Amino acid sequence: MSDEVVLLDTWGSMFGMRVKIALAEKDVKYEYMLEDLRNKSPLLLQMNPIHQKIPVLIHNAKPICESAIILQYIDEVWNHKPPIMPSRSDPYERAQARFWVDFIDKRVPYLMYNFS
Ligand SMILES: N[C@@H](CCC(=O)N[C@@H](CS)C(=O)NCC(=O)O)C(=O)O
Repeated sequence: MSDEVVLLDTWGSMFGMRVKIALAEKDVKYEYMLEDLRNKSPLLLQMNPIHQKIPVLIHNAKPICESAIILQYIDEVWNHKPPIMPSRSDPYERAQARFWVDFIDKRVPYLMYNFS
């Protein structure tokens, strides 16, 4: 079965950028749909009814929400390509990677809304 992959994103989103980098690393072809966050599409509201935020990855009609979770999903599904996360045999390296994922999660919103 061929994969149908759609990414709902908006212009300039660091969270969307994370997902685009992961898809590029894995050489995944996808349809890119830009959302206007002041006028969210019915598709976004249907695919991410809880948070109503981008990015959303839609893989074979099934939505995956939250950029850090999307990265894990991409790593697990397209596992024939080099992994994004360090090897399971190196728990310390994995902890370091998770630290930086968490750092971006917590600090990017702060940096985006507190420039002044
Ligand atoms: N924790 C989310 C954050 C995503 C997020 O904040 N997306 C913003 C754009 S950068 C959004 O969709 N905002 C719309 C809204 O808050 O209504 C993730 O990592 O995916």
